[in-house]
Amino acid sequence: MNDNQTIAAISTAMAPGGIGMIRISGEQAMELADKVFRSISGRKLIDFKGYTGAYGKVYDKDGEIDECVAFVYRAPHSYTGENVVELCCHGGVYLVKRALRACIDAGARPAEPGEFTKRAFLNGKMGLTQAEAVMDLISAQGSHGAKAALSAREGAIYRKIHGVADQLLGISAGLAAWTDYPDEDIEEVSDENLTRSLAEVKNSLEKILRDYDTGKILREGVETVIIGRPNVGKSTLMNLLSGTQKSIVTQIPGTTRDVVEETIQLGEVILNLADTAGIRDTDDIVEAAGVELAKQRLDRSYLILAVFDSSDHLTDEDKELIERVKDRPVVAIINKTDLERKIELDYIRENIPHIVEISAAAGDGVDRLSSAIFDLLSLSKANQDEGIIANERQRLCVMNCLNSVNEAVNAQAFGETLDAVGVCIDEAIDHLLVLTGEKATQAVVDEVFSRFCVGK
Ligand SMILES: Nc1nc2c(ncn2[C@@H]2O[C@H](COP(=O)(O)OP(=O)(O)O)[C@@H](O)[C@H]2O)c(=O)[nH]1
Ligand SMILES: [Mg+2]
Repeated sequence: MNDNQTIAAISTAMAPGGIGMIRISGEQAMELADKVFRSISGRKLIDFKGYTGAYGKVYDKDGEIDECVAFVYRAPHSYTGENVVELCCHGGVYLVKRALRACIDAGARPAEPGEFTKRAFLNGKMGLTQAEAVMDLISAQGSHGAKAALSAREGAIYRKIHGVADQLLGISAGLAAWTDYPDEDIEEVSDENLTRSLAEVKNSLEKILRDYDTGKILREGVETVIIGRPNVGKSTLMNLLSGTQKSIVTQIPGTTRDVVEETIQLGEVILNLADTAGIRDTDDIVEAAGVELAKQRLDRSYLILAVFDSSDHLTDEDKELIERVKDRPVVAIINKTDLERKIELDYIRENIPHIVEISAAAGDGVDRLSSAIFDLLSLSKANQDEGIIANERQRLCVMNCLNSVNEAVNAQAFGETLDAVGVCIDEAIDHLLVLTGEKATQAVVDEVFSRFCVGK
């Protein structure tokens, strides 16, 4: 895939739209584009300066395809670092496909997923974490994800990881100097200093891992289940939060039998919500299957919204539910506050610290629920601005680094030579350089870009 061929792909979405863009990249980009594009003035793109464009038409062997504006970028001042031409037609799926076909007939190779960005990486236009951030920017679903991806795009992860790598390099250099030139007047590496430096690095790595977990919740949403006995208002709450009539609401207990799912944005948090059948003993086999699904969903969700009916006394089923969930991240939702209260609130409060009173039917209390969830997830405390690692690949590199640092700590504790400690530290550094792409193998690079979409 790392040939020098000129590649082309449709870079806009494959759906009708105002503009459809075909990107061509490679040494022959202008020559190739000149075979399919004719400007109104008759000037050839090969004669254009970088950052200029022209209006004209695209053609194939059957004739005129569409009107088109062509932009020329000259190496190295382009996204990929190569010569690039962007042909912007009308965004009709048929039109752009046909225009792409014309480019391929003219000699371009269809670009593979992420190949433009891969070339940008290989040409030194961006580091690996910045390339990954391009993909995250495209798929960002909310402000947190977009903000994190943008700062990663601007190199925040690279700088953060390099900060730690530099700390490790400092330790490694000190050890090397001491072991390589024992006779010279070099400051001794004291046990104390080494222990302290390694502990500092460990702290940094552990914080990076913690911030990642928080960031992941903000970016991808948190798996959330709505649970409670029948008729407390779970489906009404689901519908209120999702803004649609997704779940059937009736006064007949046991209406919801399947798990109904919806992704919603609540305040600053994305919830991957599941409304379930109420958990209760039942003779109805369909409802029983729903209850089973509800229990499974309860087990694999992270956040639990346990709903109770404020207008009724706590039942044994309610108390069983409280027992089941009280040690997990849970918000107790006291619903139907528009009715007279009968529920034993103190009993719930003793077991579940986060309680929110709402009236799902009246649409009251969503803001309070939103901030209770934000608090419960401890999201407000995290600093989500700078240098949060972005994916499982990067997390694994940090984990590997942490393991090597722990080995170094153990080696020192067991009185092994400074050489042996140094080897562990050098390994730790390598893991971070794989993360940033400076020591990434071909396999790692291929893996990163295979997850991209075509045209990016
Ligand atoms: N008064 C009042 N009734 C509600 C409220 N929320 C839900 N209900 C009613 O309670 C009944 C059961 O609601 P539903 O959402 O189907 O409960 P589920 O079985 O837990 O999903 C329906 O008749 C709803 O209209 C509320 O906040 N106030
Ligand atoms: Mg229901």
